[in-house]
Formats: sequence, structure tokens, C-alpha cells
Amino acid sequence: MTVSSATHRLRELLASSETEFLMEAHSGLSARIVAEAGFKGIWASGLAISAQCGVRDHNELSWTQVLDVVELMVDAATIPVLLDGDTGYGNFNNLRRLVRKLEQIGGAGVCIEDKCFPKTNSYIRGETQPLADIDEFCGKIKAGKDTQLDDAFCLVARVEALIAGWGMEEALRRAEAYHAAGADAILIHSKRSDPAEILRFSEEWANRCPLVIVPTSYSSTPTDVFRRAGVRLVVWANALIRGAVAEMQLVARTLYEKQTLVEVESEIAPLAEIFRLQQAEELEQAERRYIPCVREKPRALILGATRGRGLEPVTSDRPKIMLPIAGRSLLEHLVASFKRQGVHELHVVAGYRADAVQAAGVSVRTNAAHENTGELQSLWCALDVLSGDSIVLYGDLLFRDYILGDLLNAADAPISVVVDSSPLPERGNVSDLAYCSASDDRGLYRTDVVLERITEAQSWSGRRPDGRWIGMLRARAGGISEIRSALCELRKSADFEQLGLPDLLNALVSRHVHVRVLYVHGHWLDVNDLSDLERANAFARGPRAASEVRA
Ligand code: SPV
Ligand code: MG
Repeated sequence: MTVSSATHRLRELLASSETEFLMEAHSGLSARIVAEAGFKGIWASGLAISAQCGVRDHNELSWTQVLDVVELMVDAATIPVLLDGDTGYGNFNNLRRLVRKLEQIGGAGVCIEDKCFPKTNSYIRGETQPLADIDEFCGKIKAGKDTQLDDAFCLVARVEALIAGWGMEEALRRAEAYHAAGADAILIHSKRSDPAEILRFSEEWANRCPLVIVPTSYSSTPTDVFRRAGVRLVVWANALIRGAVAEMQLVARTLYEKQTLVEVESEIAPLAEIFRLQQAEELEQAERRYIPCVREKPRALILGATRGRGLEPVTSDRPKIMLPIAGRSLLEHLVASFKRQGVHELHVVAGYRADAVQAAGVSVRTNAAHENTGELQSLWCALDVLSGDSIVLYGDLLFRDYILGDLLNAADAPISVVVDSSPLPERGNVSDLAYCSASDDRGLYRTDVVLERITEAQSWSGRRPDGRWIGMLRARAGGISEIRSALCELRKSADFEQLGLPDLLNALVSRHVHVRVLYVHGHWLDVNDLSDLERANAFARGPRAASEVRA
């Protein structure tokens, strides 16, 4: 599909068989709001642009200052912008410069009025304002039309004769001359409170070229009256700036008096709406695409739904993940570890006493069926956050920073798991035993070892496991889609609710997904029973304290 250029779209509005509308905007933000509202074009109002800059509509802004604003409006909106170009900011030569620059920044057209520079707003002593000489103004129109490079660029000539009190005959004479000089449309302006002179002009004009009006002073006239009169373009010239001023005054006064945001919060746009209008999300996506370090920073999903078997005496009011270790909760330790490594998007799946699960910067979702389900059900509850590079881990882990750092820096693999190759006890209740394609000879650092299987301690027989999976995995975008489809498959099995992360890893391996192993040698622990708590306290206080406990 080809999208026609802004100039063509403005020209189409002028040629429309319907009455069309332009809405005033005065900034990038207001231009976007106008486009979102559904308008097909924007009136870049001189009054509104100067007002939002806090100066008079008296050519107090330089023309380049005006164009700076117009450029932002063109960038922000997807609809054509017609610039209210006052008198063209000088003589024919100034208009030529204006048209050239306006075309360069993507303006669709310009409207110039037959007054003298510096002009003032038509509603301020309009009858005392001198009008331009007709021939001089016609020369200006010709100069503008000769300058434009794009044939579709529109030049609208604005007749101020009615405003200045020169009468209908003069208005028509001028319109005729401007039309003959090449103007694409005539804007006939009136400051009367009724539309009588506009309607008479329209009748006399008889559509010799499209007619544009600005019904500010005769605002109570039903729009159908303009339709019936054959007006092509109606310009709502200042409603947004007036609306913004009224709201800003109200909010400023209220806040000044009440000294609390509570009084205005529900009346003003939420911050999220401002960010949406600024298209903040687009930047986030672009950062993920174009900045390598941003692309590499995954989100973390912490599974923290369990109360903790063996920890009942200390978990009556909180789950295991909220147990205090060296002055702060396990979850807070995890949050700090991730933040130190630059991972800031953190999610936890809570279950048992979910009400007690909280930590700054962490979003919490709940596995409501936690009592009868396992880790995969928790993972299922957080499927929406598993959309890109992600770290998934048990919520009862403590680890030295380098482990997470190495996992984050590891070479590309769809999925990576951290396996501790420290000697295993001969027998005992050790879970998550990992069989890998090669054992850790401590010289294989970062070579391509892959996971073959994870088993429970009980099934350890024959070949000695290569280590113990510590309960942490990383899945990049490709791995995430594998995880999603493996989960969907596993959900069909009757025992899905009892399955844990090792079952998922085994399923991935059997689907021939490359699950890369990152070996570590100690420097982590998990909290499974009361005796682990003491070790965890020492571990969290630092390596020296931890070695004292071991001794
Ligand atoms: C403007 O919007 O700046 C205009 C229209 O020129 S009016 O203020 O009605 O003259
Ligand atoms: Mg103006």
C-alpha cells in the first residue's frame, strides 16, 4: 500500500466533496493528540504556537522558531500540517525562504494573510490593521508558488478585508486577485458573532476555488450551515490551546492552594499516558534491537511459591522466599544480586502467603493452586513475562555475583544451565543431579558442554553425575519459544501439576534443544531446612563468615 504524501493529502482535503476539518495544534504533543482524535489535518496556528511560547501573536517569534515547532509537529503526527504563516514574515523574498524551508521539514502547505509585517491577531483591534497592497500580495503568492518544488504543496491566501472593515466588495476583489495569482484556496476571515458575511461571501464566491473558514467568533453556528454553503475546510483554530490553558490554570491553582496532588490526581493524565504519547515503548524495543548490552540484559523470573518443606516452624506467616537471611529476605538478596548485574526487570511467582511477598522493584504474580502444584504450574502462571531473554531460578538460592555474571556473559545458546561440579556426597538427599556431555575438568571453561539429563538423588546409579544443577537457567529468545512449546506439550500429561523445572529441562533435551552447561565450583547454596538457614546467614555475610561456618 502506498501512503500519499502529506501535500497530496492536504490537497485532497481541499478538493473533497465533503466539508473537512483542520484542528489547531501548537506542539509535537498536541499534534499527536489531534491525529489520534481522528482529524485529517492540522492547523499550525500562529496564535497557539506563540501563546504556548508565552509571547504575543505579533511576529514576536522568529520564523525559524515557528518552523522549529512545526517540524516537531510534523514529526509527531501522521497527518498533513498547514502552517498559519502570518504574512510570510516579510516580503515575497521572505516567503520564498519560508516555502523552501517548510517543504524541507515536511509541511504540507502555508496560509498567508494580506496584512503587513509585523501583523497582530485579527481579534485584537482587527479594524485598525493595515491591509497589504493587492499587487504586492499577489506578487508574494506568485513567488511562493514559483518556489515550491512539490506541485501538491498548497498555498492558501487569507483575506482580511472583512476583519479590517473594508467590506464585501473589497473582500471579493482581493479573493479574485489572489486566486488569479495562483492561490490554491481562499481563507475568508470574519470576527462577527454570526456567519452572515461568511455565508454571503461564500455565495458570491461560488466555489471558484476551495473556501476555508475559521468559525471562532461565530462558533454557535451549526456546522451543517457551512456544509450547505459549500465550505471546503473548517479550521478549529484555537480550541486546544484554550483547553490546555484552562486545565493548567485549574491544576496550578488547586495544587498551590491544597498542597497535595491528591486533589488533582484523578483529573490529570496519568504518567503512563504521557509516556504512551511520547511512544516510550518504541524506544524500549529499539534499544533491545540496537544496543547489544540492552539486548543481553534479560529479565529474571523467580519461583517462590513454596512454604518450604522442613522450614514449617519459621514459615507460618511467610513463604520460604521471605525468610530473613543476614538482615534481609532471601528475595531481597536475589533482587540485589540481579541489580548488581544490571538485570532490572524482576518477576516473582508467589503462592503460599503471597500477601507477604514483596520487594522493591519486583512484580509479583500468584500461582493460586500452589498447594497442589509444582514449579511448572508456577512457570505457566508467568508465561506472559517469558517473552525474551530470561533467567529462571528457584527462589531459595544464594550465589556469588560472578555466577550470574558468567551466565549473562556466556556465549549464545538457546538455553544455558549452571551446574556445580563440586564433589557430591556419596549418598544422601541431593536433588537435581546433572549428567552432561563432558565432566568439568576445570579446563573446559566455556566450551560446549551440553546437558544430557537431570535426575533425583534416588535414581543415581551406575554412571556418576557430573554435578548438580543449582536451579538457575537462562533462556534466550529461541530458548524461550522452545520452553513455551515444551510446556504446552507437558501440560497435556496427567501429572503436569506435579512437574518441576528438571522435568522441563529433560523434556527440552529430548526435543534436541541445545542446553548448554556452565560449570561452577561451589559458591552458592539453597535453603531447604533449618540447618541451611545458619549456613545461608554466614554465606550472605560474605566468604569469610561462610568459611568459618564450614570449619
Ligand atoms: C491563528 O490561529 O493564529 C489564526 C486564526 O490566525 S485567528 O486567530 O482566528 O486569526
Ligand atoms: Mg494566525
